[in-house]
Amino acid sequence: AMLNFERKYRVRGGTLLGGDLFDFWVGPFYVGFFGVTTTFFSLVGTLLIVWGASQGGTWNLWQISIAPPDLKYGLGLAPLNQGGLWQLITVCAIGAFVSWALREVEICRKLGMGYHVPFAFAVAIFAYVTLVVIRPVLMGAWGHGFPYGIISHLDWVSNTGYQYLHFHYNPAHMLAVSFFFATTFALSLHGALILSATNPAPGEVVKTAEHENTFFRDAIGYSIGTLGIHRLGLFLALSAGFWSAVCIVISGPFWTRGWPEWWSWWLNLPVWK
Ligand code: BCL
Ligand code: UQ1
Repeated sequence: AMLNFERKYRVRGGTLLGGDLFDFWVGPFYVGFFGVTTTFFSLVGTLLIVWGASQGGTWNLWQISIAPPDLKYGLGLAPLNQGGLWQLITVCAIGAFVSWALREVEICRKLGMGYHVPFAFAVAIFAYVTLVVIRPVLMGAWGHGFPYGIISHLDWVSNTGYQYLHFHYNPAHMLAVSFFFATTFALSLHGALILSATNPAPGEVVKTAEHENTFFRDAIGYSIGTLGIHRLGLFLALSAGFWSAVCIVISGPFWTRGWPEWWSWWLNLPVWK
């Protein structure tokens, strides 16, 4: 079924590629050229994962894993069962993520909206691409990518972390973690504030933005405002993803020793040295 306002917004145009050819909807879903490529890459990627899983000797969901090639293959192609599948799956994943982002761009253009949503998704894609392409290329082997499996990717994070002795000392990791925590803090404040104002007890009236502003001015002497909190939220969340990408891309390509040691610049400041 189509919602009453939906038909009004089903306008032609705004496509980046394919012109009118894929400019249609299937049920509630906009298709577009990039809807077709998203579907293609997702299907092929998923089938490759299932095939890879079937070669792995376990159907235990937690233990299924598709590993990147051995380091000896460098930046070359590996045989399918020795990391080649991981390489193809990575191509499909990036193809699907980028297609999805471009489909979002086409929808924004149809609706005359800003590109905030595809931009935000692009930051998540950037973090993923940093892990499986940029850092492996900088380090000279696809084998530096992380394995596709539930437990195995956790093991990779742990092993990679301990390679640098104590990852909490990575300054960019510190920033990323702080931004993640600040994001959840901001969203909990915002969610709580909105519900407190707009979901009153039976018989009471819905409160307004003035109440919201007044609550925070009473409590902490400052209100960032109803538009401001969304700008802050987007900034905090994108910063979390961005500094995550930075924290891992500098581990190896820029700094090869333990992260605690990086802080010796502090101990070596001429003030007390
Ligand atoms: Mg650490 C990374 C937090 C302890 C080693 N660590 C991270 C970051 C994050 C974090 C800042 C991961 C998020 C990220 O990259 O998002 N670490 C964190 C915290 C602690 C911590 C909070 C803590 O102690 C409380 N870390 C440690 C300990 C080390 C350690 C000290 C291990 C011993 N940490 C590492 C290592 C890494 C991290 C090594 C990293 O590599 C990682 C990082 O920074 O990576 C960049 C970015 C988001 C993404 C990558 C997701 C991308 C999503 C894509 C684009 C879309 C997916 C679509 C999906 C497939 C579709 C599904 C279909 C639907 C269901 C229908
Ligand atoms: C806030 O000031 C505000 O404006 C009225 C909101 O909008 C509804 C909020 O959701 C929140 C959480 C705040 C308070 C935030 C800061 C950073 C003072």
